[in-house]
Amino acid sequence: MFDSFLDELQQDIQVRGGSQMDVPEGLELKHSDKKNSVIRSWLWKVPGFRRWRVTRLDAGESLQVLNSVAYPEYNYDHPLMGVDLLWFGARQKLVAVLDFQPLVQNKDYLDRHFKGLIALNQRFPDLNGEETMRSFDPNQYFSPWLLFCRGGAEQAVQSLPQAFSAFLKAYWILHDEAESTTSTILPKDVEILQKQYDVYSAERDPAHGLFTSHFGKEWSDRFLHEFLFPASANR
Ligand code: BLA
Repeated sequence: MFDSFLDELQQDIQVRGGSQMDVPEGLELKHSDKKNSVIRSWLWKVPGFRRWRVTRLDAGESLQVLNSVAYPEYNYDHPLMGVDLLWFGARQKLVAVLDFQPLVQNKDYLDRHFKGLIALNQRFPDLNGEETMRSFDPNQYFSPWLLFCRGGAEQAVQSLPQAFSAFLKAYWILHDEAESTTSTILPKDVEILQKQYDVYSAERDPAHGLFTSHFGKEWSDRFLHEFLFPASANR
């Protein structure tokens, strides 16, 4: 379902000079015999970013997932890029979340970094369902202009492909702008805020139950703390 997005994302990363880093042993690929599914992950070092991870889960008709987070270098205070796309084929249900994930929520920060996403939010109203968050806190590490849709095939086919490309472009523009302007959050504070993002996300991520049902608790705990949100390890 999302393979063209995966290709586009990893192609952009390579155009930007990305090189692959090792995913921790045993976490790069895992099959579930029970559920007939497979999860595969990639880790990239991209100039300007300290870590860019990508994960694809293929459970056939029952579920397809593309998930990715970009962590800028600490000398840039701009938002992380967060993508979480889920397609439940049997029920024809789409959950799509695309956001520039803000480190803080004050006006100066939002004014500086969100022009691009605000424009996308207006351009793709059917991906902006003003959905309620059940496990995350919408005021922490999510922006007021995230594209968040619990929808169906119509949104998946008609809006999402264009929105995904436009979202990626807007994020690269945001990053390029950050390179030519000065951050107002100090690198040591960016580091703390990015690490808190991992801790917070590991606590709230609604995916853990799903991973456990496919790949078992031991593997899922490792995947969560060693790959998805490494700063949450040993807490
Ligand atoms: C929701 N994400 C979900 C849900 C699942 C996943 C099962 C619940 C579905 C629903 O609410 O209807 C699945 N999350 C995954 C998977 C991975 C994962 C498979 O991390 C890892 C491979 N989630 C993110 C990122 C964002 C994000 C980077 O991982 C940011 C864009 C957002 N996912 C996000 C949000 C929800 C969600 C906002 C709704 C959660 C809520 O209601 O609070």
